[in-house]
Amino acid sequence: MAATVIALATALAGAQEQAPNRREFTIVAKDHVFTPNKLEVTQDDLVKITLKSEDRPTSFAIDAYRIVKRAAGGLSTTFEFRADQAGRFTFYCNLTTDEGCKDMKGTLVVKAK
Ligand SMILES: [Cu+2]
Repeated sequence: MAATVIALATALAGAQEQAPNRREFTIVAKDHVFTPNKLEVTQDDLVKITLKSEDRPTSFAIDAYRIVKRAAGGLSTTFEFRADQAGRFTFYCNLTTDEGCKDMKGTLVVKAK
């Protein structure tokens, strides 16, 4: 009986450690600039991003995470992903409709656990 209680307590502690840390960001896209343009999270965080366009259509892409999300002009889109890969990743607008998109970049920093 005592052994069962200890095993259960250990299992619960383990489950608690694994509960994902949730992080939320709102990124505003305006005049071909992302604000903020740097996001810092810890590996395995559950990251929720609201991409908000304040003028033209925009997108948020991170190649290593296979993320490509679009927001129509003046609207926003919300999505989530688990930051399971540590490192520095460029996020960018992958639209080709106008030249300014090429300069729309930011950095996602995922600190290793
Ligand atoms: Cu763009």
